[in-house]
Amino acid sequence: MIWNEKYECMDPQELKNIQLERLRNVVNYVYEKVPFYKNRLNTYGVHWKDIKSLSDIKKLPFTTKEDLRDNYPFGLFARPLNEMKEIHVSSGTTGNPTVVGYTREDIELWMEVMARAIACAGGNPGDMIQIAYGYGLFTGGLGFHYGALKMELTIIPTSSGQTKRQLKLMQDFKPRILACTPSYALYMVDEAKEMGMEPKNSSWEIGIFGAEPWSDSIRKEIEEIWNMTALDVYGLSEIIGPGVAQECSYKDGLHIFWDVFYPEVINPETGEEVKEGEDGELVITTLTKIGMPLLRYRTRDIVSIKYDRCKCGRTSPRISKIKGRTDDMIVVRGINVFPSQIEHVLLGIEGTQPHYQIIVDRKAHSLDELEIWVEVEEKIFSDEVKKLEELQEKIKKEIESVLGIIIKVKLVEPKTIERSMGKAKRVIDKRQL
Ligand code: DLL
Repeated sequence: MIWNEKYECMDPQELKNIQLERLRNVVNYVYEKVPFYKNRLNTYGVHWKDIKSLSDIKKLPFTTKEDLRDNYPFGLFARPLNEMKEIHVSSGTTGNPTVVGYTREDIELWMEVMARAIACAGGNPGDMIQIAYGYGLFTGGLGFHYGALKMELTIIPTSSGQTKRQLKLMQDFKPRILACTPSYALYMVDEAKEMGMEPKNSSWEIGIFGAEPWSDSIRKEIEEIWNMTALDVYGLSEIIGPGVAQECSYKDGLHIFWDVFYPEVINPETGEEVKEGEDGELVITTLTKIGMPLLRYRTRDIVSIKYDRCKCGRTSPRISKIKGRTDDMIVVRGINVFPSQIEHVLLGIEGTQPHYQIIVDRKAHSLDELEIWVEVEEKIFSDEVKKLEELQEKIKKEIESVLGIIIKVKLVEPKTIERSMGKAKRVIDKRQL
């Protein structure tokens, strides 16, 4: 079903008129309400009246994660603290965490976009959903919860963890929808087998997976093992949480809810918009948020965008799966390496498991070293040494040909690499940069 046909299927020209009006309003609103934006807009010499067409968005300054950190904790709030009904915090690796505040209107917006997302993935009112994203400061659990409430689903709020109980509830209650990170969907496979369950007989028909990068090969893997349709959901706390974009059953990109989240894709170095279909950094302007609206927020996520109409009837543009981040790119001996490139190779090689870790190190006075730990299937590990060596060599060769640098590969036994119930940590950078 389409949750909000009016907006999701609106003629793009008509929608653009609404976007323009909303854009002008939000620029005026943040100018009046957020001193940070007042200063910034003054510095850029731009006023809401200068926004005469959507392409004038280019005149506006970008907002970055550093801006949020510098104004920690509440400096970007546009409403007084007592109007904020909920505050979420996104963990960062360094410095202050990023804080986001939601007014009642913002929570309603979140419910709306998450209801759209669940419907877009094939959910219907009355379905049962198991929400195995973490509940708490992370936006995954509560975001799904709000959308499911709005859609009138029956919610099992398991949160992540306690996997055996999670699986028992699935067996006994028979939820149709599972929402969790793709890593957790894989993690649960081993536990299910240990419990003597046959994953293929799971009650889940639809999985809504996101919060971390995952490839089409992982999708195939999850779909086969659990016998379900696996769809991608994208979002980030700064904008709202999950519910920024969602894949439909055609699996041809993620529909971005652009009547409320205005997308641009830019060259991260120059800031200029890239052509349709080209890779670049996704930048989002919130058009209707009240508590903490953001102008041209740099997500650091690399995507491409396309504007042609999808077979499902929605008229919104679709972003590709997230291809990487401008900041999780590792530079090893001057070469840019994305974990997704390595994952892609591994998934094409028979005998390996979708569990891997990338270790970057620099010994004193020597060059950076890239080592990849790959789990291999039980049966291969018990094979003769020669077979293992051949596999190791094959992986090494294939990855080297993609990356163009010499690497090391270590094959490890099943279940050696730490599993994640939330977002997986793929890269361990031991260099002191
Ligand atoms: O991860 C919100 C979310 C929860 C999305 C549940 C989907 C499902 P943050 O913790 O702020 O918010 O992390 C946001 O996670 O900028 C991306 O780099 C990454 N990310 C989110 N969804 C996807 C996805 C939530 N589908 C950051 N594919 C984003 C790849 C994703 N990366």
